[in-house]
Amino acid sequence: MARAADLLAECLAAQGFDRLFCVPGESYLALLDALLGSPVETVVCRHEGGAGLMAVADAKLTGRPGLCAASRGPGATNLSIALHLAEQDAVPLVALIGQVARWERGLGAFQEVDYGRFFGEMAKGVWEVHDADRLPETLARAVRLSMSGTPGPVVIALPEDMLSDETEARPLGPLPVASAPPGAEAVDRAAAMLAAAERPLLIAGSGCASPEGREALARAAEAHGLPVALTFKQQHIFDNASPLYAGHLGFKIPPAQVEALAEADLILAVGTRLGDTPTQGFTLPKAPVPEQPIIHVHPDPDRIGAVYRTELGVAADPAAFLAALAGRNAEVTEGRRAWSGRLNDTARRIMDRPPQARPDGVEFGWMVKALAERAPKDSILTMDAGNFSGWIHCHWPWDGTQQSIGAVGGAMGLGVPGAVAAALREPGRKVIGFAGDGGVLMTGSELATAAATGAKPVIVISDNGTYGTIRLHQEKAYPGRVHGTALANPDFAAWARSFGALGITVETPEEAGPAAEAALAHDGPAVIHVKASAEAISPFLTIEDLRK
Ligand SMILES: Cc1ncc(C[n+]2csc(CCOP(=O)(O)OP(=O)(O)O)c2C)c(N)n1
Repeated sequence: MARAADLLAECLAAQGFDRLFCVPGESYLALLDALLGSPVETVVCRHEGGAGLMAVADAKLTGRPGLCAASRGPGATNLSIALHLAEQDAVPLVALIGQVARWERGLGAFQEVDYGRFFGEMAKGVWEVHDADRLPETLARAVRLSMSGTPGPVVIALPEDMLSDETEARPLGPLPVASAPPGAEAVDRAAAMLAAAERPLLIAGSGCASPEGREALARAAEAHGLPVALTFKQQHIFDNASPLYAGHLGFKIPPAQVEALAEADLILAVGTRLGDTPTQGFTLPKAPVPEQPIIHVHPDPDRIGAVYRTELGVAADPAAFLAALAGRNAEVTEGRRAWSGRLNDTARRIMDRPPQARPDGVEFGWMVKALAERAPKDSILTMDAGNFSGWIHCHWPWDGTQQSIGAVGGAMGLGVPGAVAAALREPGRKVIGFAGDGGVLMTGSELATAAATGAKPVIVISDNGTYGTIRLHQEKAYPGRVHGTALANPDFAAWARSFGALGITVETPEEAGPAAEAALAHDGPAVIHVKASAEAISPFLTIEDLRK
């Protein structure tokens, strides 16, 4: 006989988990106790949002489910940002959440939440374990479900009294996750459609981000002469210096680029759900009936044709499909080269935004360039949500090998926790976490987690004194009517030092290089506080431009 909590700790290890991000709670004390001395390391965080976002970042980095735990009620609701992001970003995540005792369920007990209702919209599964004997099977199913089809979050609620039950059940290992190889006929048909097209466009998403996926993407593009556009935050999965690079389908890309891409006479979408962001609000391609035929390759058949009329749907592993496609003979014509060259010229022109001298602070591009010139090639980048990331998209030399962790779903707060999680996972590599002055104070207290665990990220803060992204939208919609977007900030370098980190302030473009060098050389967490220009509200627009 074993205590249920001990069995659960053994099950976590049997499923291959080695790290749990959490904030403790009295509702799962027995599990905390069981994790003492377990091979599953407990990383104690300062906010459940931070813990959950660390688990999401860890999953993005490893390709395996992230693991987090939170207490019932307020712990669970704080954690919800990570569940939402995992759903939006198709990231496998297992969340263990405390629950009131079984006999109290439905009585409106202290911190009671019906998780099925609360998380029902975002989680792939929400299971409450009332019988300790079913813990091994429930966890195994949760891990499998988190990874199958479209990956996503799964919640396991743990009634407090159940965790102290005795059980004879034994741990279960991982359940296989089905992955369909592409049928030869489907690959042949896709190859034939590509050969017949004059202006085909390959849109590649996060489903191609694995090492095999990237390799197969590069080979398939090369073999068929296909221009490659990358979905939001997937800029790192294909060499941006390749003549086949056709751009990054971020938020509202310039009209000239939309027009150029829209000339495609065939779209091959691989490893993407073709959501609202890369498709520019379902206009590129146009929903529900696109102007060009679509070949859609995705592991989850339910996603294919869900929004778009799809000429050829292939429910298969994206990397396997691309590898098979790369093996089909194809002739790359002059016309095809001219087409990809045109898209490549447009993409390059748009991203060519050398930073300028600004009267009100440092254009953030100076800092990004200084880091890009000095950081080791295998550095891992994490990005909060905000306009500052535009300069990273423009200036980082993405060559298809780097790892970048950003929130496709746009959640602010990933920058610092993501960097801490990545630094823990890859202690031998430099991890650079970028955040704005808005996002950094949402979850920046996880610097304390870096200090506690020995993680050594470099955090770079763009302090422009405003929720810049919203200010940009505000200036577009209501020029000059600035309200609710200004920020009063602390001295972030002093703030960093209070956590035991190195704190450096950058007030001029000239200071960016030495700051980058010092932060990258520092053997511990470091924070670069950039007093950034708000006038340069993005790499593409100034406030003055917007008001005109
Ligand atoms: C959790 C969360 N809250 C609010 C938003 C809406 N939002 C998107 S960007 C942004 C402002 C970001 O400001 P900052 O971090 O300073 O970066 P900047 O845009 O100035 O570079 C806000 C409030 C969001 N995406 N996520």
